[in-house]
Amino acid sequence: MERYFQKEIETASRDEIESLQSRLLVKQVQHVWNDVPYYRRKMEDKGVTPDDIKGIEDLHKLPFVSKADLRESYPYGLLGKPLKDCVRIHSTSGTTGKRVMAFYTQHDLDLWSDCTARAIVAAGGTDEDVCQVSYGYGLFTGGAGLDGGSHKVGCLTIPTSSGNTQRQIMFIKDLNATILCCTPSYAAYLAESMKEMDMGPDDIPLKAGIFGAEAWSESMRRDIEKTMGIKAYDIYGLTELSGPGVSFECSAQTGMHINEDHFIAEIIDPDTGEVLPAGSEGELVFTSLDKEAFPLLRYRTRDICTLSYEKCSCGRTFVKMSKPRGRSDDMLIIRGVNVFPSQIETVLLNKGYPANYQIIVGRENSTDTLDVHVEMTPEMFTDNLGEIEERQKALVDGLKSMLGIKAKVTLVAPKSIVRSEGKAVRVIDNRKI
Ligand code: DLL
Repeated sequence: MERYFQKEIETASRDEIESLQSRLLVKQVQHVWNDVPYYRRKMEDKGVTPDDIKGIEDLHKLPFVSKADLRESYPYGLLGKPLKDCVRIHSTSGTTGKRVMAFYTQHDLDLWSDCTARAIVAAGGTDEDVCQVSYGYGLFTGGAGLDGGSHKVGCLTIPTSSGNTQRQIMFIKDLNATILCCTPSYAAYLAESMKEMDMGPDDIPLKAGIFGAEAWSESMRRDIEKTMGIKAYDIYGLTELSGPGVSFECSAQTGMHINEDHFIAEIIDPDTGEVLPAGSEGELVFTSLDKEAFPLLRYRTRDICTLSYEKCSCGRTFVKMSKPRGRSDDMLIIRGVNVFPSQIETVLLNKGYPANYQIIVGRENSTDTLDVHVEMTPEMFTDNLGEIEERQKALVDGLKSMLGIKAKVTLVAPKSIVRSEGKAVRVIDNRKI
């Protein structure tokens, strides 16, 4: 039988959800108008006042907020509460420019924990479970986010944070961890290390994994599920909107339910800003309905996905988002063709390669080059050059039919590509240097 953390709202009717959203939106707009001068100016520039916003049907009248706004107002410009009422800061892992700083009141932390608790319960978690949180703790939201939810559910929480792979596996085994939370690339690394230690699914008590923070493919899911003997659930979120738990997967594993009592989702055309009808692929935009300290309205995530309002077998009524296939700014344009790293990953995994690869983009004589370094599994590893060439050619053909352009493929020895304990860095674009 399906279990829920907050059944009433998780299974509410569309009418109930929308009337709650309308009520909260009106209140939130008033909050930013009164308390965030930066917002008031943006609304005035667009000629909108709180009187124009009567419910979710008026959402489109509000201005978008983008990463550029966050940079411009860094660090305190979008604060909705006095600093003395804030109790926590988290920050994005961005490597360029100023980091995004997100602020939380105690109320914000509490609602955030509800969101991740829903994800843990959807993955089968109860107060009988032992939940190992191997996302990084610190400024990154992964560790603190899942930790909060795990406590709310009443799981025995092991806050290992990321790193020290052998110790992670020892804790799973010795402390009977039943739920593992980490990035999918770290889960794959743990699975690989288990194999090296001659451990199979029956040697560990895990039953579920809650993996997110980066794009991962269905074939990677199947690999991790098989090696660890678990069911692997996706979880999505971003620092700007609190962190993990904006949406989460249920037993159906066909998209992530967005916590619509806290966030309104829209899909827009990234070029024109036009709101697209349900089912269209486009950029995901979120409005946070009840965050106090860092209230973002119509925030452009740059994540590309679709929304589905179809009935879900789990009984939850919240809209589902598809796995984002990467951020619009992750998209590479190579010889004029749009290439998502996730497309390359799909080809590799479908042909039996592990998710250990690196994409190197360069430019020679004004033409873009695409090099893909792919690790062989120990079983594939050979010094027979003919065999290696044949394998490389099969990958070049597979990539050509997926992407429409030719890539150079180099097979490399097992374990030669550096492993990630957090989000994997898969692309090196030398054109920008
Ligand atoms: O990655 C929050 C998080 C932590 C989510 C732990 C899930 C688990 P940021 O570092 O701010 O926050 O990065 C947010 O990561 O806009 C997406 O592009 C990407 N992302 C997050 N979850 C997923 C996912 C955290 N499940 C950015 N699938 C987002 C694909 C994801 N991409």
